[in-house]
Amino acid sequence: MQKRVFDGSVDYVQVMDENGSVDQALMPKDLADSKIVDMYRFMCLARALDDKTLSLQRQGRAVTYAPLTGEEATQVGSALAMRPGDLFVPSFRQHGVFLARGLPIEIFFLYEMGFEDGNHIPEGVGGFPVCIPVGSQMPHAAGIAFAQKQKKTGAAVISYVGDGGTSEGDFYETINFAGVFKLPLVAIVENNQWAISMPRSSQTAAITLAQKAIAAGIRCVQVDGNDPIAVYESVKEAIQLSGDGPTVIECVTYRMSMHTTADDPSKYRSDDEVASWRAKDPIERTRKYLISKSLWNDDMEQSMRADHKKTIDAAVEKAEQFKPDPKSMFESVYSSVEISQILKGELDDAVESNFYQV
Ligand SMILES: Cc1ncc(C[n+]2csc(CCOP(=O)(O)OP(=O)(O)O)c2C)c(N)n1
Ligand SMILES: [Mg+2]
Repeated sequence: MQKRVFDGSVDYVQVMDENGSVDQALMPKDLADSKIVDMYRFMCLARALDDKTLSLQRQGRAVTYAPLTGEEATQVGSALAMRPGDLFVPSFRQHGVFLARGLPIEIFFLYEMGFEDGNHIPEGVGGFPVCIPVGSQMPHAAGIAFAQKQKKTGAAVISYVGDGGTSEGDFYETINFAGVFKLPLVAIVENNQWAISMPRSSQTAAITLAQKAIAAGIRCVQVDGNDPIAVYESVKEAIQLSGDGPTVIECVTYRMSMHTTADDPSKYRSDDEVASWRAKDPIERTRKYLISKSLWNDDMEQSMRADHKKTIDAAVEKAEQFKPDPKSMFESVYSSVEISQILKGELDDAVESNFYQV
């Protein structure tokens, strides 16, 4: 006997195309105009923050930085879909998610200026600290989602991983565990086409990254990650379904800038490729849509830009006046255990040498 025991497929969703035209059949009826304006404002704020941080880094006023330009729709669209009690687990590029979830901007700058205090995320934001080892945030997210289920909090956990991160064992173990235990996890794959200099085409032979979920027996969808409406709706739906189990959402987007400030992308990718993605810019298409609906105009644009500049400059000033306490580096290493003698010695040295004043 021979019979087919499994068939799989992955849907792709785009609501707003690169010209700002929407597919009326897919346009959600209950999506308020004001929500799309909010998406636009947060995406512009995220890009303005990116520009400012790059400039600070080049002046020696910020540490190594991973820019998000190009990925605003994936980050803001998903953040605005979260409910107040939901939690998110970032990797290292999700500054737009933090912003849209209300992280005070001076805290973002504290992190970018190298202070541990920038990793202390206020309760209401619902975010976990930046995670640099690629993919390692995913098992954390699975554990956090498992805890939500055990404690019956009703919260969903939204995690972020890059295209490169989906090749890590941590990713597979997470989605496998999430599938078995039907965890309230929404695993967003922020596919920005590059893992430093490794292109998506060399990352895996799989046609989509979303389809990895199929092997784990869980829902998946691929969306246009430069379309904030498609991202928002897909994440909202996955959150609504999270009580029944996890979803993997692959957001197809593009890293328009460098991997980090330590990288020169002109060494490994062509200007033509970047230009082809610039034409799909999430901010441009959303502005076109809003203008076509008379929800936006030049005056609003100018006043928003001035507001953003004021807000960001004020946050930089506040962060640069911050007087750190060297003890803060040691305070969050353990939750309940006494710190080790070695760390205790380092702490004493830091306090004695007035570490931050050097
Ligand atoms: C375990 C581990 N291996 C390697 C690195 C070095 N590294 C930092 S980012 C990165 C690429 C990540 O690519 P991707 O997952 O696509 O995320 P993106 O940077 O594109 O957002 C690598 C290899 C690391 N931080 N951790
Ligand atoms: Mg990537």
